[in-house]
Amino acid sequence: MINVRWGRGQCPCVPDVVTAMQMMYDVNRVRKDFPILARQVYGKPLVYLDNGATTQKPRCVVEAMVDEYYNVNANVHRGVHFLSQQATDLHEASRESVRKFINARSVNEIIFTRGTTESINLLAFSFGESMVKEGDEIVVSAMEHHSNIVPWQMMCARKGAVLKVIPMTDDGELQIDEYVKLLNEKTRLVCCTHVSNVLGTVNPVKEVVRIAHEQGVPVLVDGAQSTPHFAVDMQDLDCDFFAFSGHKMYGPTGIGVLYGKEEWLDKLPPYQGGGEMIKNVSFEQTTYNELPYKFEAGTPDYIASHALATAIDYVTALGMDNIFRHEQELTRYAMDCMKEIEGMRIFGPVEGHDAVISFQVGDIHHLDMGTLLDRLGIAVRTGHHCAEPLMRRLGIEGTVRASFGLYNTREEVDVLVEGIKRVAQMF
Ligand code: C6P
Repeated sequence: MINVRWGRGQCPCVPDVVTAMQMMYDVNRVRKDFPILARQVYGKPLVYLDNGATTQKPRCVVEAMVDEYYNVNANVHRGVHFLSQQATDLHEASRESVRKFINARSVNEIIFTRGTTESINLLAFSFGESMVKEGDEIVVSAMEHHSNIVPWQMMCARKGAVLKVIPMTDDGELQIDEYVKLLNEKTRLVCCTHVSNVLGTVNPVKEVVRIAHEQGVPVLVDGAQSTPHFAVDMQDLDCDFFAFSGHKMYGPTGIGVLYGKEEWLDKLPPYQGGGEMIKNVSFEQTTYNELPYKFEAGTPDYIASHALATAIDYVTALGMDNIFRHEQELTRYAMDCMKEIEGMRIFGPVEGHDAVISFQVGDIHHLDMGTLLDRLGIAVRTGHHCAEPLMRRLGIEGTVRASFGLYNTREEVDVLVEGIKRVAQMF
């Protein structure tokens, strides 16, 4: 038994990394924590540049899951027996880890979900049921992922509400002056991504929140693509809701978080009914549990919450600022190299690009480019990236996307650049 005896913030696989990392970010040392990075594909060393879709897992995250299954496994909040209490302690300690990681005020504001998509669906249902009526308006941005569009469309269809869109410039930046004009007495909620999964745009969400709050309108921030790359602070952003996924930040699949200010969550009705979310049930009436359990019907994925907390320990030990600096340096290097390739078109802002580069080369189809890069061992994503309205706005069908993580290197960028050149020569 290993991890289960450690308190949060004392992940056993990181102490030796901490001291080294605080002095200098040693990416080659970091890579050793990720066994999959040593793989070969088609006889070539794997160059994994699809981190926007999901990140690889450090050994300590996988071991945390195995350890808990082997040594602790029991349902949480339900048993008086030793194992159940221990599993409950780990699960609730994980909630505290998440609270600290995003600097929320209280653990009551941390709701475990299956991921960003479920977090947004939860909010769309609960907020829609209680706060939205016919003719009301929900504002989303032009660069949202489908997960931050479709749940709102479904809710608007149910309630007779209307979806409004904040436009963006050709460079992929939100038009804040147009956003201001969209807000009126019918606006119920603004939903905006922190970082675009296609363009790498880092949106000025603090300003988006401030402007909405001046009109008394709450804001949901989609943090799926920001939490893996830089520190986020709920009290500083002052957003009312924030959603993110564990698997995009070196944690396991199947776990995510909806943060909500307590005063909002208190007002909203539950999303699903079942065990855990109730206080008392009779055939006549049910009373609901307090926060955060009111929104967590059924057995939670307590193994995944513990592993997410281990991932949080891991990135915290490396230092979110170190990760940010490393990825920024890598992205700038990649942009500089890629710009030199003939026929290269990079989408998104020139400055303030997060660790995502979407591109096309000449008229080479993105699928051809992605397939041929794959043969060279380079994993990138191709297509519309679950952002079809954004593709339409750009007048394209899809892009090739390279997205970086904390373990990527300059050498891997060189392999990508050489790979793109090789593919381009073939056409
Ligand atoms: N984007 C990508 O390759 P889930 O699937 O629930 O963990 O995350 C959904 C989601 C929501 N918002 C943004 C900004 C996202 O980028 C994603 C996931 C992946 O870009 C898979 S489509």
